[in-house]
Amino acid sequence: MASRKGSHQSRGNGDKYSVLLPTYNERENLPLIVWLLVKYFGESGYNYEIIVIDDGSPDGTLEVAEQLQKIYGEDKILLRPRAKKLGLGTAYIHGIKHATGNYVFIMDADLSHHPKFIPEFIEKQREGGYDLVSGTRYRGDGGVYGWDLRRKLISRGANYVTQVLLRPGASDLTGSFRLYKKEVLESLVERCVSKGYVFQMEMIVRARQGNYTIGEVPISFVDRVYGESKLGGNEIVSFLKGLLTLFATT
Ligand SMILES: Nc1nc2c(ncn2[C@@H]2O[C@H](COP(=O)(O)OP(=O)(O)OP(=O)(O)O)[C@@H](O)[C@H]2O)c(=O)[nH]1
Ligand SMILES: *[C@@H]1O[C@H](CO)[C@@H](O)[C@H](O)[C@H]1NC(C)=O
Ligand SMILES: [Mg+2]
Repeated sequence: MASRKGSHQSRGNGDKYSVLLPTYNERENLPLIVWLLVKYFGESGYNYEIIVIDDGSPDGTLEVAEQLQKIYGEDKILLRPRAKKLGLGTAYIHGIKHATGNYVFIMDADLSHHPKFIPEFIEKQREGGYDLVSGTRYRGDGGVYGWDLRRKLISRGANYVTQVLLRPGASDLTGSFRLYKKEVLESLVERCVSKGYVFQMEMIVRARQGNYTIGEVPISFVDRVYGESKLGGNEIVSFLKGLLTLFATT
């Protein structure tokens, strides 16, 4: 990747990027993801803010976030916690309300999504003026690391079934590393009804319906090292239910 070390000037005609980081029990991961975000935004010179939406994590994630805010500053790290675990979808809605950027990044805080890809998302967006840029594990140099065969099959299968049923015109539907124009994200989130794993997929499907333009950036996805994974039989069943609902209503 091209290095732009030394250019700490603000770049890009007043554009500002708000990064929404929803967290639930990410005490070990948060310092590293924030450090990497600061590093890659700093090197590339884009204006940014990081919004941490913690849902009352019992492991003390919020206290860690407060320490990070002291280190990096209140203009860079914004804390918008909620009292209890209310789910990812509403965490995004909550975060968007507080975002002051005209572009919004959505990514996981568990280091599955590496901040080194951030400049590529931004360049891709600017290149085509896209309404949204989606990270893809299924194109170019993209890929998945650390998953067992079962999980790879589930992810591939879900992607394939959805491609056939809904023809959404994007190669990675369940991925959640994306860059949106803020007003596009707001209008999509308003229209989305599903929860859980289907949510990311519905966002892309609705984007296509609304004739929004979609760019793609190949990303490598790395499974979480710290913390528990939550994908079980329940998630798969609710994913299939959600998919069928989406199929029936679009
Ligand atoms: N605020 C908030 N964040 C959440 C909630 N559930 C998950 N998250 C965060 O959302 C991101 C994605 O959740 P993950 O648990 O990593 O989901 P996943 O990647 O599908 O599954 P695993 O990584 O295998 O556990 C992480 O940063 C979580 O900390 C929630 O209810 N509220
Ligand atoms: C999207 O484009 C198609 C084809 O040009 C058009 O028929 C449709 O009405 C458009 N939808 C929206 C929501 O603008
Ligand atoms: Mg994860």
